[in-house]
Amino acid sequence: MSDLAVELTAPNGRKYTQPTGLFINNEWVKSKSGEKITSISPATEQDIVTVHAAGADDVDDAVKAARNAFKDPSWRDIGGTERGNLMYKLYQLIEEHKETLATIETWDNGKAYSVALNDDLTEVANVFKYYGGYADKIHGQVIETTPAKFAYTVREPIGVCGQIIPWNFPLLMAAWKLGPALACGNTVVMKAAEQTPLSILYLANLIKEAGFPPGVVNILNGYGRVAGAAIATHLDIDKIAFTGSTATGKEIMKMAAINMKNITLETGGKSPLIVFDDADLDQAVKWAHVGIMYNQGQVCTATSRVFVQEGIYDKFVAAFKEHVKATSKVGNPFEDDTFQGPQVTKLQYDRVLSYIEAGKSEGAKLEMGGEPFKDVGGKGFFIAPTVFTNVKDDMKIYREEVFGPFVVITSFKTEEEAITRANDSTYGLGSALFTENITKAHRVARRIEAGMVWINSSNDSDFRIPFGGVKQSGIGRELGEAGLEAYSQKKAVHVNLGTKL
Ligand code: TXE
Repeated sequence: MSDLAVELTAPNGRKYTQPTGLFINNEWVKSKSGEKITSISPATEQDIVTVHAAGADDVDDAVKAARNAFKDPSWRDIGGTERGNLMYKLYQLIEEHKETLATIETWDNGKAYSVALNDDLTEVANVFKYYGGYADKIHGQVIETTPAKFAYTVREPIGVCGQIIPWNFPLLMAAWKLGPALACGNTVVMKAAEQTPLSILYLANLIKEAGFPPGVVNILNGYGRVAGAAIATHLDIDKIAFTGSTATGKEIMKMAAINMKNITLETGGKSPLIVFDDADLDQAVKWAHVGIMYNQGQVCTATSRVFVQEGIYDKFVAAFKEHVKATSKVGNPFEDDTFQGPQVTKLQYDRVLSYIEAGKSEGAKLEMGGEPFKDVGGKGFFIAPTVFTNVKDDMKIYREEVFGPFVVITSFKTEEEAITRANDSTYGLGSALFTENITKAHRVARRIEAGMVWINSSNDSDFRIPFGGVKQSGIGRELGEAGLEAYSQKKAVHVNLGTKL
């Protein structure tokens, strides 16, 4: 065992080898500065392991490796079918190591193990399979012009891609970005979120085992302001893709302007969910619950503002509270029946608690929760599922992204009012609406300012469908065929068939 890996036993008894270095050029290396970050279990507040943190010099090494790989025939010239084979091999390895990856995810992030295994890991594996299937189906067009010209386009990779990902779905966010980047033939320098690097470091070994040439994928852990900023400002990175807060997204845009990087951003949200009085109330309640409480409420598309038409408002609030009580079991994330684990870090926990205080002091009505949840051994960053009503549209808890098990419910009178208030936000990521009236459903869907609208569900995203936001929720789309557009560029070739000067 090198000194860049340690044997660990997770709380569920699973033993595995945890890499602790920086993954550059298919090798594990130490950070040049010697800087390290300790990962903490948010469920127990105990240290898990200490891993290396990249500085600007390490980022530079990773970029050099990625640039060399981009130019190397072992990657540049292998063709789409072979790229697809490598991705399919990675899919198979992820399937083989699924339980270990899910265990690490739960330990480091705090999400329920059943969610990590059945939702996150299933999708992670499938995303590589899906984009692997696309790798030899990415092609240009022949464009008809005049008899004297033959014109066509080729789809080329963008080059070296910097990818900065968050902590709420560590492996899934890695897969969403790696899948299309690799299918299109790019090379990657990825920075994990400093709060949750462990599963992605484990994935790095599987990438090597699958047979990707050295330098095609480089994975670094490190702080945003150090390693993240070094990626965003690096002159030899051609594209940057980021998922995280809107504030950091804006900073990254500015930094990326230094060499006019191609950019994809997926940032914050305060997504509305509208329940019309002709909705299937039981279904609206259940989806509204999943829509905000899933993954501890740490979901960028969480439908965190619920609008209920006044005739069914009281019934909805009562049924929603009942449903949360019955199904939102907070507890040890490794227990089978746990729905909600801890918030990812003390910082996020404190942040959610500060919004709870803001809600109380702004005069909203606390319907349930509103405090830390202390029944899980007295430790961990657990918060009781929290519901506020009587919220006004100018309240902080109504306008700002909380990113916790925290929802505000308000009533409306007319369709027009619901649309106007739903759109009254700087964000425009997800949205949901419930009605049994098909005409109204599509009419309202058209008018919602959001990248995604769910009709009679919430947050049932699918990796085959484009994902992204409008307004300050981001730029560009991930997933589906749209994800390939974000990682390829068109070159136009003009062939003169006879025009003489
Ligand atoms: O996010 P950051 P934070 C929202 C959510 C949350 C808030 C703050 O509301 O409460 O953001 O979370 C890297 N240059 N979302 O502070 O800062 C950082 O290292 C380059 C929504 O954790 O956006 C990490 O890898 N990179 C969200 C990533 O950016 C920088 C998911 C995200 O961190 C950087 C997470 C810099 N200057 C939080 N500063 C979603 N859209 O899903 C930080 N980073």
